[in-house]
Amino acid sequence: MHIDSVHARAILDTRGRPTIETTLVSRHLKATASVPSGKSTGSHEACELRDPDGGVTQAIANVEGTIAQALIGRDFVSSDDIDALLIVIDGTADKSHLGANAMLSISIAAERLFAQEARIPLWRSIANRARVTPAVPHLYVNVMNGGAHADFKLPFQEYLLVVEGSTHAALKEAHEVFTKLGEKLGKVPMGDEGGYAPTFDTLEEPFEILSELIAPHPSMSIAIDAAASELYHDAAYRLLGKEYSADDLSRVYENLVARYPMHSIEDPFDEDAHGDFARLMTILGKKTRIVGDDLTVTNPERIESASAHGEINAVLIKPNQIGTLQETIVAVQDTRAAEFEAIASHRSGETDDTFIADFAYGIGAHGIKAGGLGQKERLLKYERLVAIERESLSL
Ligand code: 2PG
Ligand code: MG
Repeated sequence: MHIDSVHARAILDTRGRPTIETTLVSRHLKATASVPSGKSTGSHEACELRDPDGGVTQAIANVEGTIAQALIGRDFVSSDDIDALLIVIDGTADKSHLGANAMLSISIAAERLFAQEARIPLWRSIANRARVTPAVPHLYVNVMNGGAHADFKLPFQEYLLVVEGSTHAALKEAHEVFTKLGEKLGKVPMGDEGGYAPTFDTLEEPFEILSELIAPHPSMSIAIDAAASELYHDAAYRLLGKEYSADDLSRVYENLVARYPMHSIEDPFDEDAHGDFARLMTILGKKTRIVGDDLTVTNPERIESASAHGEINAVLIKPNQIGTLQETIVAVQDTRAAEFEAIASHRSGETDDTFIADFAYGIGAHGIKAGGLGQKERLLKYERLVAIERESLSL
């Protein structure tokens, strides 16, 4: 693959913040990718390069300058080759030189170019690269937003419905329940990820409502992303104005699992509270999924460490937490080696790029977290999965 030109520009994400979109051209082929941006970012994530005013002009300059100079006029045999070069040029542990956002925009565009050249769908090229059998993921559909995504009106950041089955049928079912929930809640604002952002006086109310709504749907269960690093201040967790120790919070989770059909609990404690994760695993690890996100940040070393210490049994995989697809795929392989389930995830600030849908299917992920049904950029990912399902059946 011969790279002829590299261009980048700033586009706005769903929060109206600038993010980077990059286009690579090789002869008659052209591929574009844009990268999402998190709000409740883990402090161990790779560095998203931002100007002091929040812009991405430096990241764009890196793509069109240093990176373009290294790519243009050279031949590459695989997308791994391009990622390896990016990693060498960056030369830092946290991608702070080039910026993980700049690097990932190239990495995804390159994957698309190689898929086009091979005349195979993007998901197939990802599956080949990861050496796994593609599979339809469960949908993790966000229905209520709280935490940092909705001014902490609800304590936990995400209340999700997990829907099993074919994407087409799962999406239809999720939409039915999402609409019923909207009717029940009345006029409430929407949160960052296209789910409702209501207010409740107790921790249990959202779970009472959701478990009642999903009772007629045997393929559905409930998940939360506690995003507990955002709740942790001065050695205590703050939920609805009350302070909780790690043990108190652990009892909250035990109670939820005992009373409601809980599929998974993501980031139940602060990102560095390794011992608390391990203790919760001994209590709930056989009954539900304990998912690492800020804890593991798609970083192979942190996933291996979480496995060695029995801290989790499932992992969120977000390519922009690490900066290249090559490293993301190593994280997926480590996740599989640890016998953890992988959940591919979007970010709370999204674009219309549907890469994560091809990625989730391509790596045979257990699930995909792509947000609520009240925002177009989230629906596009689910719709892409429906199309992939159809496409893969006809191949
Ligand atoms: C999360 C994500 C995505 P953010 O915590 O899992 O839902 O949120 O992108 O803000 O980190
Ligand atoms: Mg999370």
